[in-house]
Parts: sequence; structure tokens; C-alpha cells
Amino acid sequence: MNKALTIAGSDPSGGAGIQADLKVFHAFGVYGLSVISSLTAQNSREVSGVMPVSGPFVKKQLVTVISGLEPDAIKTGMLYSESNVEIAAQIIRKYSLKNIVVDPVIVSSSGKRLALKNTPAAIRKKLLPLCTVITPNLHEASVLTGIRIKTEADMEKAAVRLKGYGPENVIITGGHLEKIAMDIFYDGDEFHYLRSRKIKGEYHGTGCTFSAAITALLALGHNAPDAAAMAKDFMNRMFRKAFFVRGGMRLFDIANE
Ligand code: PXL
Repeated sequence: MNKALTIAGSDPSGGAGIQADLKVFHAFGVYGLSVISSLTAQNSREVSGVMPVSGPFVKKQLVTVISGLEPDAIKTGMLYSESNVEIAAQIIRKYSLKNIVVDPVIVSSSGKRLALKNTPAAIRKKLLPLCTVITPNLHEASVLTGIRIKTEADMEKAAVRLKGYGPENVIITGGHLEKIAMDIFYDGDEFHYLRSRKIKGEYHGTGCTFSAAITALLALGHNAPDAAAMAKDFMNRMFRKAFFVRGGMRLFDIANE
């Protein structure tokens, strides 16, 4: 059985975080393991509260699950604190874990901070050197690199800088660019451009769903560029099937993939 582990925050609305990750793993036929790094209180409109899980207890969850069940791929999402970033990095190194996807979550789609101020720097220093694929959106790429991203050329520049921090592959998702939705995939050698039509409306959990799909595909044995392209197709199907929530963002119908 192929297994994927997510280390992330709980989202009671089921659109993002741990709950989205587990649904996506299931949709790809991958067994889901999960370590909860924080609780949030939220619906598809707003995050009303965040309660971090203590570093030592995140570590206990990780060590216990990994020592009994070795994941084929791991995704980190909302880690919230520097200590949780350090613990994730320490365990990945200690157990020589492979296929590491880092979604460097900083703020929710509704604008609430989901990371402390020093967390992005810790992700850059501690996690990126261990990472197979990093999947920042434009804002996250900008915070991690210090580059203001307005154009495709800025995205390329940010991808090169991110690659310099140590990940094997970089995918910057450009869904928030003004005119088109284009993701850039960079492996240190060449750029691949994953273009799609800009889709109207606001969606909750886009970044989580995309990075969880990549994680599931790596767990199934696909290489990073194939996983990225297949995850993009999956997202296009998800956008078409999202359902409308009155007063909130749209949610993906992963159950009926
Ligand atoms: O999309 C980022 C994200 C990650 N993790 C959790 C979230 C969100 C967005 O709301 O709630 C738990």
C-alpha cells in the first residue's frame, strides 16, 4: 500500500489543511497518515482562531507514526512555528525520508496569518534543503525570496532564487497573476510553463489540494515533473466541479472525482 503523510493544520471546513490533504490522498488511492501541527477554527469565509500544537507533541505524533508506518511521500503545510519546522526537518533527516513536498503556508486564503513571523525563514533554512518539491504561491514565493512578483519574469527570478535554497524542484503557482493562470516549474535546468485559463471565483484550499495531489503522485512513484503536470490536470477538474457556498469561497468536490 502506498502511504503519504501530511504534517499540517486542521481545517474544520474540510477545504484546506489536514482534511483536504487526506481527501486528496484517498482520491489517488493512497493511504493517508496525518500529524496535526495546529488547530484552526474556520469555515469557507474566515479563520476565527488558531491554536498551535506544542512542538514536543508534534514530535511525539511524528516519531510514533513514522516508526510504525514508513510514508512513501510527505507533505508539510501549515507548520505555524519555527519549532514545528525544526522538528519536521529533524525527523525527515533522522529517518532519511524521501519525496518531501513543502507547501510554505503563511496566510489563509481569507487573509489570516497561519505562521509566526520567523517561520518562513526557518522553512527556508531548515526544510528547503531537504525538499523534493516546494509549491509556493506568488505571495509565499515573494516572502521567501524578498522578490516582488508582478510578471512572469519575476516568477522566473524567484524560482531561481528559491532553487538556490536547496529544493530539488520549485513550482510557483501563479493563479493570482493578473491576466493568466500560469505555474512555473523549475528543476535548476529549465523552466516548464503550466498554463491554464484564468478561472473566475474564489476557492478555498487551492494550494493545499494542489500540493497534496503532488504528494500522492510522488507516493505512487511518479517523478516530480510528471507529478506536477498530473496535479495541474487534477486541479483543472477540481475547479470545474467546485461547489458554491453562500457568503464564502467555493469548495472542491473531491469525493466525486
Ligand atoms: O491554504 C492554506 C491553509 C493551510 N492550512 C490550513 C488552512 C489553510 C487556509 O485556510 O486553514 C489549516
